[in-house]
Amino acid sequence: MSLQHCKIIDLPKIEDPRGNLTFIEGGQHVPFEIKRVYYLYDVPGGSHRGGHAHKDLHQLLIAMSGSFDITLDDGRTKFKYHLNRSYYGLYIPPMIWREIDNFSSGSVCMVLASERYSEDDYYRDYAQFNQAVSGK
Ligand code: T46
Repeated sequence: MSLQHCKIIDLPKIEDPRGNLTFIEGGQHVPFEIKRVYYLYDVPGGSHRGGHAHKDLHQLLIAMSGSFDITLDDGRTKFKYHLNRSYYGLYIPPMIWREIDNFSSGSVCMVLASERYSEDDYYRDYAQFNQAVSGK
């Protein structure tokens, strides 16, 4: 997969004076079957998360509150996204290295994922990831 396969998905937003509402329906708004949901919260200022790639996992990352930066890297090119709206999701296919930082105070990152947790699905060593994507 390359960075061209990563994209911002514009989620439905029902605007209401009582507060806005966004919904996500399986098979409708996300290009994979959702098998797991997790979220990062109480992130101390200056924290760095990520620093790995997934072999088979598809994900959608959403800034439910606050903001953070996600730098994606397919082994050739890097691109930084700034997520700060709860109606935008960043779709990340397999084999994309990511670094997440610049968390604002009180930010929450929710992740919809295509598989249950498996440590075997991770590349946590950049050299191994780079070797795999470059076919060496
Ligand atoms: C990504 C960002 C946003 C579990 O036991 N179950 C789980 O579902 C997950 C995601 C993690 N864990 C354990 C595994 C590690 O011992 O929690 C620990 C931290 O996990 P990880 O290194 O994956 O955490 P992050 O925040 O660096 O990365 C995670 C996702 O893996 C990653 O793909 O984009 O959240």
